[in-house]
Formats: sequence, C-alpha cells, structure tokens
Amino acid sequence: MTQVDDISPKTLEKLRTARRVMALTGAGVSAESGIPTFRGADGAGFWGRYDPHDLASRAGYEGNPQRGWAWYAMRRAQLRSVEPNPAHYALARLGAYYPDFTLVTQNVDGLHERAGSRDVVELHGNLDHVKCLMEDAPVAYKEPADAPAITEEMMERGEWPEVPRCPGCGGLLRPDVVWFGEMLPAIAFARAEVAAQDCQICFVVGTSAEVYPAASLPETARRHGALIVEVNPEATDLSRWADLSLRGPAGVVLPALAEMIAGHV
Ligand code: BV8
Repeated sequence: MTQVDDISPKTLEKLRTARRVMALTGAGVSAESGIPTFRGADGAGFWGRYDPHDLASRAGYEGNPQRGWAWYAMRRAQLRSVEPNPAHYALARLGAYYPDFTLVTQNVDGLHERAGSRDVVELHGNLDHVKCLMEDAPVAYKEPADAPAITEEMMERGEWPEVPRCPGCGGLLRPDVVWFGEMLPAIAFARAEVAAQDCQICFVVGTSAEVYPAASLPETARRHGALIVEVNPEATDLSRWADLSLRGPAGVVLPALAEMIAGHV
C-alpha cells in the first residue's frame, strides 16, 4: 500500500514519460460527488438496499417497469444536484497531459464529460439516454419539465410515475444502460480492449473490479506489460497484483498524483 509521496523516482519517471495511457473508473470516482456506490464498504451502496437483479436486469424491469423507471428517474434527479469532484477534474487534467489517453468508465452519470474529459468510453451506457424496450432503438426523450423529482422515499413508497412510451411502436421505454446479462456496446468495449492492449499505464480508479467484462480490462493491460495503478480506499481483487495500490479517496489521491505527473512540466 503506497501513498502518493512514497512513489519511487523510477515509477514516477514512468508515470511522467508514458505516452499511451488508459484509466478505468467505477462508481467510487463519483462517491465524493455524493452518488452512492453499488457495493459500498458499509453496505451503504445501492446493492446494500436493493436487489441488483430487480433493478439492473431486463427481467427485473419487465417484471415491474414502473419501479425500474422510477429507480433510474431517481438517479437522474440525483445527478441534477451533484457536481464533478476533484477526482473527475484530475482525470481530465491527465487526459490533457498524456499524448494518447483513453478514459473508460463503468459509470452512467456523465460526470467525466461534465469535468472536461473528452471522448469518454461509456461501457455501461448513460442515465441521460433512453431506448425502446421492444425495438432496442434509441429514443429522443426529455423528462417533462413538470415531472416530479423522484426521491428514494417515493421509490420505496411505490410512488412510481407512468413509464413513457415509444413514439414509434407504443412500447415501453427503458434506460439506455447495460443491465446484467446484457452485452456491452460492441464499439465501446472494442475501444476499451484496444486501449488495454496498447497502454503503458492503466489507472484503475474506484471500482470493486467485480463486474465483467469491464473488470477484465486491467488484467488485459497487465498481460500486455502495462503498469497497473489502483486508486481505492479499500483493497480489491486486483490490489494483490497491481504495481501501485494508492489507498485513499480518489478525490484526494488523484489531484495529488496529477500534480506530481503533470505539474512538473
Ligand atoms: C455481459 C447498470 C455478456 C447500469 C451495471 C464473465 C464474463 C462476462 C460476464 C460475466 C462474467 N462473470 C459474470 C458475468 C455476468 C455479469 C457480472 O459481471 N456479474 C458480476 C456481479 C459477477 N456481467 C454482466 O452481466 C455484463 N454483461 O457480460 O454480457 C454476457 C451476456 C449474457 C450472458 C453472459 C455474458 C453486464 C455488466 C453490467 C451490469 N450493469 N449497471 C447502472 O444501473 O449503473 S453494473 C454496476 O456495477 C455499475 O455499472 C457499476 O459501475 C458496476 C461496477 O461496479 P463498480 O463501479 O466497481 O462499483 P462498486 O460499488 O462495486 O465499487 C465501488 C468501489 O469504489 C469500491 O471498491 C469502493 O471501495 C471504491 N470507493 C468508494 N469510495 C471511493 C472509492 N474509490 C475511490 N474513491 C472513493 N472516494
């Protein structure tokens, strides 16, 4: 377990001089923006309160589309009151510093783009996008301005809004996110795999590294000789083989790391 100040000069030189770099982020990078993680240490994460297969699977949604729609509407409402945190801005700074930087995220909150990162690879979709449950085609949908902001209490009281319908076929809409048992967007995952094969450094930030195939990316990077740098207040499955495990909150560790890497020029 290393602190940023304990990084050896040799490793720091590698971090500063790398050209092809990738970062894989998970829910932990948005934790300091106030968005719950899924598998939080104290069970405070979403999956500590809800069954993932009820809320993040097609079968769960088809079984109770109003509850499913309400859960994602609640998470969209949460987004309207949060901001990117220093971890998102530090990753945007590293993206501007490295000649060839690919930011791959499992998150659906869009906070990387709001912090200035460009061309982000969203493996699991985006909360702001919806599609037709029947046709699987994207649908331009804008939440009605007068739609009530769904709170967690409303969610739990069963105060669920009607699920909007597809203008084309009249079928139900669904969030355009990747549920368990669903394929990841092919182009996004292909881009992420190429980055993992090519990169010299792979930052792994705020992920429990439990959800596949996203969690296979740092393994691919390592197999191809990349230096693996993990940022997480807790140990994960990949901590035992990461080259560097920076134990701490991303909003504290990443700005310090970005300053050491990009601030010396
Ligand atoms: C699929 C929806 C092909 C959007 C989510 C092997 C290969 C392929 C598939 C599988 C496989 N083994 C099992 C599977 C099936 C499954 C899977 O991986 N299951 C797991 C649970 C074992 N995978 C799938 O179904 C995937 N599809 O493989 O398709 C296929 C098709 C059919 C049949 C077979 C294969 C689809 C996976 C996507 C599921 N969708 N979400 C949404 O609602 O958000 S998953 C959900 O988990 C989110 O997307 C989330 O991003 C993702 C991963 O979680 P994390 O981001 O890591 O978040 P978590 O809470 O777990 O951890 C947070 C971490 O942050 C912690 O470590 C914590 O310590 C840390 N932290 C906390 N605070 C901070 C911090 N870090 C830094 N700073 C802080 N301040």
